[in-house]
Amino acid sequence: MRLYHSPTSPYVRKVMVLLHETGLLPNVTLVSTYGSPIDPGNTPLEANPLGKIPALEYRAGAVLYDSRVICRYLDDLAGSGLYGTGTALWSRLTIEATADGILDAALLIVYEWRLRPEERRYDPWIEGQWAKIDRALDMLESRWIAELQGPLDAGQIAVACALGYIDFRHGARDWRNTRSHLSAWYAEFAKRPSMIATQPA
Ligand code: 99T
Repeated sequence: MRLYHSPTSPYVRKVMVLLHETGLLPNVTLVSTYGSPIDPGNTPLEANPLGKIPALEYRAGAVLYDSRVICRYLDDLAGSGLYGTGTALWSRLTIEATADGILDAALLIVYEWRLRPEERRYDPWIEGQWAKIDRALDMLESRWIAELQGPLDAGQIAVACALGYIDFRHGARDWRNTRSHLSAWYAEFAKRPSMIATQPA
């Protein structure tokens, strides 16, 4: 398998953590990829017309995207049960959607700063994105913390990658202050070898 990869992408990191945790990593070749909404760079547009990574060529000519689809596929391939079934499945998918929504908002802020000319930046829009992140973190702290405490699952991986990305790109925002449970949970989760091996750099 070939994974279109960037070491700073938190969506790629979700896939990488899952590969580490399931033991599938040796089956995958990483393809260094860069691109942005205004310059697709070397992103494989023929594989993913959206011009985004991760994308996984899981057999010759057959490509999966986005990170949620790839994680589901790899979990199925490994038979690792990280998504579970029944009620657990729906909870984990909702938690993953919450984490990915945090990432989407965090990445839009990064792009706003990096790609838009300074005179055209719109602070209320940036703060509107951050408000989404704030509310989602509050929900993880109040509604989902018990689910996060169990044995490893796909929702936890997504949340950990989202928190890691906030620290990486938005370190000045103090998300821990009002979220002691989530903060303590992440401190432990970040010690996993799969998280240490995939730190953004
Ligand atoms: O939007 C673009 O044109 C290029 N962006 C990407 O490929 C980003 C890289 S994160 N990936 C996504 O937006 C994937 C989102 C999708 N829903 C998924 O796979 O889950 C780069 C972050 C950074 O370097 O700071």
